[in-house]
Amino acid sequence: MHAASASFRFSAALILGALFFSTPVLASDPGKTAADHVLAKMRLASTDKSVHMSSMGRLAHLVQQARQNQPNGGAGTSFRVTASGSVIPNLANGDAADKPDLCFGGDEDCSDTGFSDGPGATQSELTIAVDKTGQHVVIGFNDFRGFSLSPLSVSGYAYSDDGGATFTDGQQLPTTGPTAHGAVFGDPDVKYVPGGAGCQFIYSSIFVNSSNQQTMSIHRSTDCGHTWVGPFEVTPATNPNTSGDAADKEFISVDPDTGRVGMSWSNFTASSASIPVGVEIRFTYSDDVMTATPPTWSSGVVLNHGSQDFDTGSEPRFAGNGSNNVYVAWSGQEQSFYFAETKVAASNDNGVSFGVPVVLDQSPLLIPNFWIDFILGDDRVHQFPSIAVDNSWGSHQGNVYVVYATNANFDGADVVVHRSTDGGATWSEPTVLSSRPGNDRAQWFPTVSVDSLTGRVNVVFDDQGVAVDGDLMEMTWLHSDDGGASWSKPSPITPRPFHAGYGNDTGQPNLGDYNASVSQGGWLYTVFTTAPNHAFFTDGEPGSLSFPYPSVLGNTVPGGTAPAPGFVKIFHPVASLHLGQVSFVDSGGNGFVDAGDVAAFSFPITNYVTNPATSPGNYTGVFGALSTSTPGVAVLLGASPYGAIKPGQTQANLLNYLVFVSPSFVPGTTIEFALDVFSVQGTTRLLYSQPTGTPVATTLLSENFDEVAPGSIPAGWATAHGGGTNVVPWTTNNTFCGTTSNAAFHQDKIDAANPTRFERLFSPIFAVPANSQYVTLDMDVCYDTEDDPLESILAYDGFTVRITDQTAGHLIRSVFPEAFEEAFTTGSFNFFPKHFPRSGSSSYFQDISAWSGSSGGRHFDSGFGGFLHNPPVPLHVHMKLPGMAATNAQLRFEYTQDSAGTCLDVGGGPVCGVQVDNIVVQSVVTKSDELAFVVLLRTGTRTWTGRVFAQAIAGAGGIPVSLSSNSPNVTFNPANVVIPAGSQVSPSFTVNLSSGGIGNVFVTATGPSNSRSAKLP
Ligand SMILES: [Ca+2]
Ligand SMILES: [Ca+2]
Ligand SMILES: [Ca+2]
Repeated sequence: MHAASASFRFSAALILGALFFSTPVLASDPGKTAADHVLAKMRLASTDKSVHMSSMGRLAHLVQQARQNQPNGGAGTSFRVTASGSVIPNLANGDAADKPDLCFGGDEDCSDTGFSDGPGATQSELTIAVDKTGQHVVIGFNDFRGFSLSPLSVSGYAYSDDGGATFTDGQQLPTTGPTAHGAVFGDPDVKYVPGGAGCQFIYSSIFVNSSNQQTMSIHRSTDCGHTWVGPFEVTPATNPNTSGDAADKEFISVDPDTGRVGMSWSNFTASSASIPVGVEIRFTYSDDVMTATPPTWSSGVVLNHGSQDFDTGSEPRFAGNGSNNVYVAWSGQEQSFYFAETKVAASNDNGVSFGVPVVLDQSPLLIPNFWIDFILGDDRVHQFPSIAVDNSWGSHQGNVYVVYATNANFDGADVVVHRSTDGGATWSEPTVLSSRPGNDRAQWFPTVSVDSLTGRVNVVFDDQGVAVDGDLMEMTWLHSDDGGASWSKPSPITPRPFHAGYGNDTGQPNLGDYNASVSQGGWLYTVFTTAPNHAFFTDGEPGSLSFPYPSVLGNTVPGGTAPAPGFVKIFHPVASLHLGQVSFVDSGGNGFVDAGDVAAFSFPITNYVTNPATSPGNYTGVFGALSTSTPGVAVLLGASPYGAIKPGQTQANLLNYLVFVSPSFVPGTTIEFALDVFSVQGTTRLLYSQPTGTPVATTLLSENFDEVAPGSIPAGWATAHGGGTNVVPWTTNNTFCGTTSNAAFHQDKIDAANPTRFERLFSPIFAVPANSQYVTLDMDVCYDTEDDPLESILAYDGFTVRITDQTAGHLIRSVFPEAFEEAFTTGSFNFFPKHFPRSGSSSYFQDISAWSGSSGGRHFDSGFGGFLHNPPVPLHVHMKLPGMAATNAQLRFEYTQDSAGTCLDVGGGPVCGVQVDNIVVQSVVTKSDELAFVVLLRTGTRTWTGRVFAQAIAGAGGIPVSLSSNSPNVTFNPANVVIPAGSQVSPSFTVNLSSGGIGNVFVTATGPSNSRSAKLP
């Protein structure tokens, strides 16, 4: 093992050793270790099988259950179901509470924990296929706009006829075909099928048929994906054992030799099956998918007989090139340990039968496949593999590659690759493909593909290594040109880092559950879910409960054609360089970039790849060139060399970049910079957004809870019960977390047989002025609640705040700050610290990022075999929230906890709970009013006339300037001046010096933002 991995190997050994050999230390529960505690929780939660389904499979399951429970068989367009699938009662068609939505839980805006539809909504679970010319590209995705259709179709598609330069939004696949009618539920896969007129594609989806059975369907297109025929039910996926089986998460593959189409999927079994009440991995194939109506399928085989794991996420690949090999890879989650397994079954009769699956990561010599941690800003996670076969004519023909995410290095996740050179009989050890394994946070949702011309192996994945905390991420690509023996540096394919949490508001999946790629003709074609650089509170309003992102198509217009921000076609990687912490010094000196400022900028650059498996190296001859596209901003000095940058190092520009902002620049406008970086080893373009203007804040809401006695809440505030059997409202308390002043508080306590709950605290509604440029939220939080003692992000109990749009004419919706925040810090770190898991309980606020764990941090305890809490301390929270002008809004603090465990189980206490205090909401407008200089002219023996110049053209009301001197003998007439609006110069004033020498007498002009002095001449 290489040196860089020493520290994570050490921590891995600690945790793994503790898992198996620990001795108990917890006073609250003698005999219990971290692993005991969490495994007991898992057993409690494992009764709902849908918890283990894919996002769309679970949704299909819920709707199928809801329909089954409806007397009319679900003929209406509307469902309100609990998270376990039963219909919320008293909700007939036409009922006031009936909404054209699928909602879990009972909130009035129906977006708390469920799905919502609308014209703008997320696009996720990406798939892609490319025709042999490379010009016709088809993208499939979950398309939540389709929830409003009847029957619903959430299998969306887009097509390109220009090699991916632009895509046309085709909207959703049809739900009524020549042979089958039903709801089409996404979880898409799309493939090019050779033959026919040359532009054939197929598209697979989860399908709930007209008999309300959860199965699979195929659509087909013979016009390059412009129009589709289907659904055609994949009959071997329909109740292969007994009624009540549920098909989930399929992928498909096309044999390039024969045109045979294979499908593998997860069959959640009802009872009598090879794996009763478990998950079968099944495979079926069709030889007439383009020609027969309906296509016919083989009866199907089970690949994982007798498996004791939760097996899911299977993907098939035909070997091609005359081979009769087919491979299916999938992920298994061990139920009794903290480990996953990646399994591959091989067929050498083109899919008729399969051998016993091989476990790739089973050798005791290998890094154990520790469960992936949850990821800030992302919804659920998994360890589904992606598989590819080299069917080029190159020297590595026949190689099989499997990639997946594993938390073996305990930094959230790393992507690893295994290779087989003997038809899947044996596999290499994993090669870690992350830039700094063990120290680069999470890499996940990988896709692998092999170029059919060159044999290049391409791997693309989501990557949060771009920042040390928070939800910033980018898409990372790396490749191998020698059959997986060595790998390129990981490098970004997104133009800039983006926020995983942007638009993530109503439910999963937002970024997941997978991405896809095609490699051919030397090019990598890949699709993923992404988010815009700027997000705003009202995006999607007034017509939708959802934000129009994250997405692949960007701002979608049905039938419209535009570039797709979630599609990349690339041949040559950019340099593996990130921006460091950008800083500046402004000439006005108030610390803000303003109209009239000359600002000296530093743009440090980091060479972030250190992993020896991914070709780390120095960047030399580094040179930066800064430019801007923002009107009114001039780069005066835009070129600087940098010192050589070694792996892991950051270098600052050797010369400052000087930027001049026009005196007429409108403060509050964002400056968009581009830094082009050149080096001997490659080039890149690093983008950066700089806010401007000096803030002026007006308080809209202020609450410190001191006006009420402990146990009461202030007038105008309200509590609401969101879910759970016993009601425990938010209250106030003046003892938690060492405080002596009253503060809002909710306990984390086992206070019922099942203490699962969701409780809310509402602020008064506040009106944001129409001229507001942004809103800030400041408060102090303190928390000591149950988190996972073995993972860093996963947690179970805690709280968040949402901001509810109460504006007349808008749909009421409560959005997480992560959906649109421009800045969000908790104490010294960005964002929330933790993330709650998916849950089968509608009383639990699942799958969100939150304040949880201990606000005082935690420490590793080898006896416990996990992390124990430090005492909690107050942390200051600051948020910058754009796009709230002219809205009426409300804060909603939301506490949730699951059915077992409190902070006492992870070393916290003696009282567990959450506290919030000193809440201040402000509206901010910005101004620019720094003074530039003072000019004095001598007009007599002891008299001068003076003027004050501003950097910016003064805004409304002018710039008031007070005049002073270091000499008591100086008088001014007038005593103060105002630089009038529209001008940069004050009226003149006179200076009289009554006595004394003029040698060291200064005149000082003090404006609202700075001071300028001049010596009497
Ligand atoms: Ca990592
Ligand atoms: Ca300034
Ligand atoms: Ca708990």
